[in-house]
Parts: sequence; C-alpha cells; structure tokens
Amino acid sequence: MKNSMNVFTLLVLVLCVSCTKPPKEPVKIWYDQPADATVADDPNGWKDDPQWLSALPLGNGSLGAMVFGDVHQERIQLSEESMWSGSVDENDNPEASKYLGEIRRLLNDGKYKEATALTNKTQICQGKGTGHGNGAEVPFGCFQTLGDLRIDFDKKLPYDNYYRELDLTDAIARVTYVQDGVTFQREVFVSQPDQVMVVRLTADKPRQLSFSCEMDRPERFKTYAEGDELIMSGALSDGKGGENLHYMARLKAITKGGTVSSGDDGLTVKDADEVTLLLAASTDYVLDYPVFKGRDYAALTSKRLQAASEKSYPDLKQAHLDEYQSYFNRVSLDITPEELTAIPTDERLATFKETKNDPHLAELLFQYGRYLMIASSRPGTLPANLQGLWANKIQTPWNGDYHTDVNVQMNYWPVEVTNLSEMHLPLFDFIEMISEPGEKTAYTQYGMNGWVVHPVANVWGYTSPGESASWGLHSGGGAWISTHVFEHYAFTGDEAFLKRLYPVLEGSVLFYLDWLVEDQETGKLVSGPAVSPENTFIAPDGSRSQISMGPTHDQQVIWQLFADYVHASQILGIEKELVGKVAKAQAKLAGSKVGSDGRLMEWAEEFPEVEPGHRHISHLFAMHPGAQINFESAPELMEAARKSLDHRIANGGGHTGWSAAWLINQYARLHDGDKAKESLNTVLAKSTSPNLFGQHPPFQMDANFGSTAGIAEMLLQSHAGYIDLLPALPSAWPTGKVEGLKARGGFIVAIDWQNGQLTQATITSLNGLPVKLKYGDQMIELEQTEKGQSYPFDSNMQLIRN
Ligand code: FUC
Repeated sequence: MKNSMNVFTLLVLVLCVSCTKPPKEPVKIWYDQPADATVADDPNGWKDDPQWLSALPLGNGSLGAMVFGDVHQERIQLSEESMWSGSVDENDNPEASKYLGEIRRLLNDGKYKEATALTNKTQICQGKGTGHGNGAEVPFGCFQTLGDLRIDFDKKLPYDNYYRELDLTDAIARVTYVQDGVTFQREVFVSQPDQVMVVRLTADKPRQLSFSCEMDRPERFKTYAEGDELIMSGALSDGKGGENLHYMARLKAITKGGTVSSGDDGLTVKDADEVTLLLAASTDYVLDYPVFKGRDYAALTSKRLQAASEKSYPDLKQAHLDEYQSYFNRVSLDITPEELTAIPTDERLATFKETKNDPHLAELLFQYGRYLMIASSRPGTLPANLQGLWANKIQTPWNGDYHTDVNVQMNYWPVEVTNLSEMHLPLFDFIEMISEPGEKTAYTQYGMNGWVVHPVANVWGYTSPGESASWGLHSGGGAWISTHVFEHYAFTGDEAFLKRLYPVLEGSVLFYLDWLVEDQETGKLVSGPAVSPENTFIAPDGSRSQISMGPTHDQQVIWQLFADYVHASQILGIEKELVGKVAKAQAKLAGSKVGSDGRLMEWAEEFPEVEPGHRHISHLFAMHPGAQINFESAPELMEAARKSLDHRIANGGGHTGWSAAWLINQYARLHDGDKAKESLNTVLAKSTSPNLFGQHPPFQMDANFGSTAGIAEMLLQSHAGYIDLLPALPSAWPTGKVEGLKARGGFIVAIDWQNGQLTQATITSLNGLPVKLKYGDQMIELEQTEKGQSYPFDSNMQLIRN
C-alpha cells in the first residue's frame, strides 16, 4: 500500500498548525448516560442497533472501535477495514456484447419493454452479484465486524457523576463516574503511529481495578492465550462454501500494581492501580489484484503489540496526538454567537428537531465529518466504505461496500476543501486496483478497451454489472470516480500524483471512446444503454424503464472526465493523437437540456417520472460535484437546475441522509444559503443518530461526509475558476469565522464575517499561483502570489497592506 507525503503537504502542515485558533465551544460530543453494553445487537443486518448508534467511534484508518462507555460491563466493538467475507469471482458476462447493438436499436425504436427484458437477460452479471445487498455468504462478500472486546467489572454497585465524551480535537473517548466513593476514568484511542487501540483505566484510589476481558464475534472465531496475550482469530466465508480471509486480534494488559492472568477465554486483572490495555488486529488481506492476500497478520500483530507495550502510556498518547492533530487542527469553524449552555449531544439533537436552529450543532457536524474522514481513511489504508470503517454485524447493509453511483464519491467530497488531502489517497489506491479487473470487464462484457466499473465494488475487485438492470447497469461510475483524480491535483498541485494516475484516467477515457455511440438523429455522442442511477421513468411504450440512450448523468460525467484528461495531458506536457481525439469527442457529446417545464432534463427525452421525489439527483452532477454548469458557463442551466431541485423536494426528495446532504451542496452551488441550510436541517432532524452517525436509514456514513462538504461549500467555493467567499451564507449564521479551508490552486482561506457581511478574508498561497477572488459581485485578481505568503483583504476586497 502506498504513502505519499510531499513538500506541499509539509507546507500545509506548518501554515495551518500556526494559524487556526481554537473555537469558543469545545469540539466534542458528550453524554451523561452510557450506551448500554448489555443489549445484544439485532441479528438482522438491516436493523439498526440504537445502543451501538450511541457508542463513540474511534479509528486510525484501518482499525476501528465503538466505545459504549458502560459501567458494569464495557463493550468496545471492533472493526478492521479488510474484514470482508467473499473472494475473487468471475461475474462478467461474455455474451453481453453480442446483444448491445440490439438493445440500442430497441431503445432507439422506443421499445423500452423489450430492451429492458433483453438487458436483464443479457447484460447483468453472471452468478449472484452482490446477493441483492446481502452478500455475506456469496462470493461478493460483505464488510463485517471484527468482534467485541468485553470488559466485565463484575460489580453492580450504583454510580453517579457519570460523563462520557468523544473529543474531536484529540480523537480520545473518555468515561468517568463515581462508584463506591472511587472516581474511575477511562481513556480510549486508536493510534496510527503505533497501530494499536489503547484503553487506559485509572482510579483515584489504589488497587480499585479488577475485571476480566473477553473477545468474541457472532461467528467464525476462537480465542486462546499466547503467553500473556489473549488472541482471537478465525477465517471468513469465501462465499463458495469454503474459507478465505484470515484475521487476528491480540490483546495485552499492562498494569501498575495488581496482577494479570491469561487463559484461553480471557485476561483477568486483579487489584491494579492503573491498567493499559493494548489491542492490535490485522488480516492477511493485501490491496493487490487478483491475489489480495499475503500479509503475515500474526507476525504483524505480534510486532505491533510488542513495540507498543515497550512504550509508556504518555508516549503512546503523545505520538497519537501529534499525528492526529497534524490533520485535524488545520481547520476551525466558529458560528456560535454566544456562550452555550452545556447540553448532552443527544439532547441537543432532540431539541434541534423542534428548533431547527443550533449553530453549534452545525459546527459539530462539520468537524465530525472531518474527524470521521481522518479516522476511516489514512494514507496507506483502504478507502472509507458505506459505513466508513465501522460495522457491528456479519451482514452489513448493502454489504458495507463501495457504491460508485454517488456514495463513495460523496465520502470524499469534504476531503480537499476541508484541508485533508492526504485522506483522499486511499481512494486513488483503490481506483488503481479496480481499474485492473475493470479492464477485464470492459473487454469480457463489452469487447472494449480501457476499464469500466458498475455501481458496486468490493475489496475483491468486483467490477461486473449488478444483478438487476434497474440499478446494476450504471456505466458512468468509472468516469465519476476518476474525476477525483483531477480534483486532488487542482487542490494540491501535486504533479507527481497526476503523472502516477494519468494511466488510470486514460484507461477510463479509452473505455468511453469505445462505449459512446452517435445518436441517429442528432449525430451527437451518447452513452447507453445506461441508467440515471436507480431512477425509473414511464417509457413511451407505457412500460416502467430505467435504461435509455444518453441519460444526462452519463453525458455529464463523461464530459468532465474528458475535460480532466485533456487538461492533465496539457499540464504533463503530453501531446498525442488520443488527446485530440478526446477533445473532439467531448465537443460532440450530447449536452444537458432544459425541458418544457423549465427543469433540467434527467433523460434525453421528457419521460414522466415514476418517483418525482427520487433520492438520486444524478442529472445535476454537472452543477455539483462537477463544474461544467455554473453561473458563468451556463446561467440558464443553473436556473433549470434550481427548478429541478425545488421540484424534487416538493415531491419528497432528500428523504435519505445522503440525498439531503447532496441538496446542501447543490443549493450552495446555487448560492442559496437558506435553502442549503434547510437541507442541513433535514439531515440533522431526520437522518442523524445520537452519536451523530448519518442515517440512510439504516446507518450510512456518506450523509456525514456530504454534510461537512456542504457546510464548506456554503462558505467557500473555487470550482468556477475563482475563489468565491461566502457564496451561500445562510441568514441563520450572521456572524462567524472559518480558518484553514482550502481552495483549488492551492490556497488556504480564512474568512471572518459579521451581520452577514464579510469583514476580512486572508488567503495563503501554497503554490505561488495567480488567483481571482470574488466576494458578492466584487472580483479582484492577484496576477502572482508567493509560496507561503498570506494576503489579507478587507470587506471591499482591498488588499490590507502592513
Ligand atoms: C445506492 C442508493 C441507496 C443506498 C445504497 C448504498 O443504491 O441508491 O440509497 O445509499 O446505494
């Protein structure tokens, strides 16, 4: 797995640590009740567990923990990024390409019913596909729990002064309570530098700590003692009746005073003054197609535990803080007008459902998305999946996979603008991996060059279509996910990175050049048979259909991919015939159209919608997260997009957490701060758990990431060729301050505002590039900037000279 920290990142580090001042209010979520560790999880994978959704998440990108903070018995539910059942499997359909022409002819002749039937017969995957989202026991597999660490204090005495928190500024979960006159404290964090989870238990009187520790999971595990360590290990189903992934977790207790004994069932601590529990976990998984195996997880966990146990607790903690805060401390947001009454977070959330206005809760949600991104995606790890890094079941909803028709992309929307560019890197490792089996699928399924993915991907290189045409035929996912490559370059200026990913961009371009066909009427290039992700229309033949030729979404993502490829070629000085061919094809693509009702059309024809309030808003990709449609390039399409959004919401749109989060971003791009805030209210009031985890329902993390990106998009935009300050400031946040956000071109931006008006803005140049800066309808340009230099502007966009 790769890790690239460049000078640029170092510069960001130095500049940001020095500039952001801590916000007025503590950036933490806290509660005055524990999450109940004695309530068993619902065996139904699709059912949420309220206690688990009250527990506190920790993670170092690969090892995750959910801390319940209960008193009599503590439960720390564990996750490891590669805990996937399933295995590599062949699901491409070599017959598919034979029928593509026929399906296209049927669609052009308006025979949607026949086309859909033939598509379901010839274009979907071979085999079981994702198991309809229940893939734990099929080859596609499922992201699963690693298991649970249970600490039993074996006393049921009453307690009071209970408090637990997750402090986002240091990524530590804390629990304190008084029992029998003794104050007990726990601190838990998951360290990236030391690759262990650390649980620190203390009491304000000696010899008070006695407990037993056990590890378990719902299936496929055994525990045994190895010296003074407790080990849990096992193998997961390969989905074919055998085993595949092997895993191990190792636990060790280091005490001050008292005794520790280990047995095959657990560790027992007696009469200790202080205890540090260390846990290391790993699997034999390697992100390397087509083998994906070979890591010596037993040796690795042993080495990590040994090394960590030789360090003192303060040293372990300091190393964790230094690494974590080097990322988190880059950005601060303060929109809380006055001193706040301290209210437990779950109560705050419940009150918000009534008041719909709590700037501090918005601050928390903003920073929480950054926190979860750092905790679930670090350089060298797997990318954040549908549940980020946290799963407590054997069957996780939608297999906890990587959906490429909005979900994995949304996960990474906040990463650049909220100054966490390094956390984007796991996604590129994954795209590089998936492009290899994607090439096989492009050739086997369609007889085409380049690589393609469909709407679902997993850690075993699944790139085939899904098992139903209604959602499984989305062919735009490869283009969409590839647009992240140029986004990362636009924010970082990292040319070495662009060079490394250029072949991936080119591979995706090659596929679409083969895939696109000329529309027989317009001569324009169209994608199809294709879907507007998961949405259904009434076809002219009266049938309900999802597939058509030239759905707007595909046209837009392919346009953006082609634009990025040509731009990347120019930056890298690559001149070849293919670049010209792509530029021509881009110009020939069928574009977005406005319908007779003024809305932006979702399909090439004005088909009546089966679900006008559909959760996906794929045909507005070009407004957000794309950049093709903006107030400068296409004001008429912006207006049409607004009509489409209003119509969606009027018909119940935004009814899933991620969908409402997308609306925040969309309205921000329309410079409508109050509408964006309304969608944020919807996320907080309808799709947020007591621990602030996003809800689809069930639990799904993209709402968290989409909301954080949306809040940033309300305060700063830079996709239309200039930095736009406070483009969508809601009236509910009249006064505030944000520091450390990042803009394309490599600029760090700080903004202060009062009474809804900008009072000062400072941009710091990381790459020494020229910049255009806009506030309201004032636009200024700095034809050159100096690397590391800051440029403060007053409310009239006048440079403040010292
Ligand atoms: C897509 C969405 C669903 C869900 C799933 C994980 O299928 O349409 O709403 O988010 O991904």
